[in-house]
Amino acid sequence: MTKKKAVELTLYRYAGKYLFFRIKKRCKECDISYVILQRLMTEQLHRKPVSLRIVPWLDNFWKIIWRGGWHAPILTVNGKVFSQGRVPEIPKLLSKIGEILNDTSLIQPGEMQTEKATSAYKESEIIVYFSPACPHCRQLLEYLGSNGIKYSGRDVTISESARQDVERLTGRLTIPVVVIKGEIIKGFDRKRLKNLLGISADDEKPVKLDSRNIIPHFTDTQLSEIYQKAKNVLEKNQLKGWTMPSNRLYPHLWNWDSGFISRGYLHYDPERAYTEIRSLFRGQWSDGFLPHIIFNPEYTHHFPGPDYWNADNSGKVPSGIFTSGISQPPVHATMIVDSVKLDPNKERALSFLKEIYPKLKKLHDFYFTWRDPEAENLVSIVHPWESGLDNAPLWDEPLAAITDTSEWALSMQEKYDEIAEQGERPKRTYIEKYSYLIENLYKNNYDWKKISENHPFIIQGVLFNSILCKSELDLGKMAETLGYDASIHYERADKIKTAINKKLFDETEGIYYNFDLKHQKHIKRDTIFSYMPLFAGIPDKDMGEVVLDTLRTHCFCIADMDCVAIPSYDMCQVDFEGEFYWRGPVWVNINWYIAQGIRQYGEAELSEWIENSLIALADRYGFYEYYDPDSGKGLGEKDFSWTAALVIDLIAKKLRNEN
Ligand code: 9WN
Repeated sequence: MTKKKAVELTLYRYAGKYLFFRIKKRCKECDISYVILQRLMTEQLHRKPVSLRIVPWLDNFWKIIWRGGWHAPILTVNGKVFSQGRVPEIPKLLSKIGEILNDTSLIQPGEMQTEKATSAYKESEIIVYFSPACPHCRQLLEYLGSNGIKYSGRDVTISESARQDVERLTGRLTIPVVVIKGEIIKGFDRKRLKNLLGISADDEKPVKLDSRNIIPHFTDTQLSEIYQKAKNVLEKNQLKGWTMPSNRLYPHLWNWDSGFISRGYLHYDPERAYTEIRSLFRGQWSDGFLPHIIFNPEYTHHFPGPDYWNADNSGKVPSGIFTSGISQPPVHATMIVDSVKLDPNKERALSFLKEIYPKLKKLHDFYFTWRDPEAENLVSIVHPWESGLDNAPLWDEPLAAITDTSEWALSMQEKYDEIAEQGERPKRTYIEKYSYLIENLYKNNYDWKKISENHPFIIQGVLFNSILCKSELDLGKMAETLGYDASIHYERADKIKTAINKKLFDETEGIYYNFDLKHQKHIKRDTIFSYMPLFAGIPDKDMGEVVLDTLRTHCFCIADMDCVAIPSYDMCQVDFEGEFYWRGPVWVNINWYIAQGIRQYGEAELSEWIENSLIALADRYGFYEYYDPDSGKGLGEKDFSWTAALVIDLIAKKLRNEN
């Protein structure tokens, strides 16, 4: 039998570490190569025997150097260097793959390989090469536009020939580049542009080259329009008494989603906000635990549904209610703490707070009693989904250490395939572990003490504990409003704060890390969730400075503000995936927290950039579950409730001139 031909592509990205060196800069060519290759895999190379591996260059430089590969991005085809130091030429690459596979459909006609941008644009005197995510490009285009200069724009992220042109003209892939009457200008060089275009000092309409130009701005009328659209999303997802996160993948009531959603309602229909929270707490178990899903009895095809959770094994579920058996971050006290301030009917607000306060307290008590096995004032989670950040790279290591698998892993995968698009759900290896963890919980009858002794996944999370710390502070405020003794809440908040600073802060790296109790080690992954303590005021001023210094890099797009908002994962990491949920995309809830956090530590302008960018994303692309950090493309669920609710919150604050 002849061996089937196959092609293995390997992209060495400018990333990784070796001994004490660690790459902390982004390489544009690598980012663009990555995006283009991923696209090829899902388009032209879909169902072809071609695999793509992305590896960190620095970890592997000694392997590739022997094969002649020096400069990242390096692309190898079946181990041989195909291109390096630049974005690979795609028509040539496809032809090469076609030749190896004997697949003529991939071989590109000669004409296409030599396609030149200039042919289509020769009449035009001014050509601008740009990428939509690059701030200097945006400023340049704005400058030309406001000075009435006509030009042809060429987006290098879309066009192969545009990239070839830039490399031919400047020797490398750099943007923006302007070509005027044969002259080449790299970057936004206002002086040269002005001279070449003959704009007089009196007529020139300058665009100030400072970060304020990057911040999107809106008139009050525009804000009101976006606000209305956001309300429409919540109306669309509303059922009797509660709101679905979205009406395709998430047709039930989700714990932290309902918290965020209630924050949106509070601005225009407080009664609705109270109803949302009441509906959620209908599912509270007798020990105070609040499940992550309260099932919609009218919708039976969700997976995993009530039958899989076996929550009844616990003997703690309120009768007639169907729930899951894990929880989610306790955002609720923070989301509703402003009820009295925002509700025009103060009496109604007070009576709601009075009703909900004991339930919230019982929930927080639950965490301290049952989820702090080492009595360290740090609560732990028992499933990645409890973190709310289901698929984050944080869980890779602890999940990989689990060797058991469950009986129903396969059916879980099949059901997911039925309801979701490919690439929207976690990978199969994770699904096996997720289902095993659930099985272990119900086999232990949700006896939290037993679970803390035999469960393979117990993590003290930075995000979870920061949210709990802030919620304790807000529960304290609520207690004061109601005339109760608030001291227990402030004491607890203080204890969590001290514990987070003591155990989860890495002084050498200047960053907070999760702690894996099972394996007794920190999980050193640079996700944006590490910066959540800022929101809860956890670091003192000096520590806050250190944390902000770590955050202010290109890897989280802060140095240049060259993304649409802050990505969920460090873009300099080799396994960063801008379109895969919790592994890179921009999430509105996380950005909402980060913006408030950094403002408290003096970064008002950056915070305004984040908040306005979130509104701009919703305005331009719609209310998506998450967004691609480079292009802003909306991903996951469309018309997603918490995106709408938090945009309402941001706009309401702007219209009231708060911050
Ligand atoms: C599992 C509903 C939930 C969010 C989570 C998000 C996603 C569920 C899933 O959707 O999780 O709970 O099926 O992936 O990760 O944060 O609450 O919006």
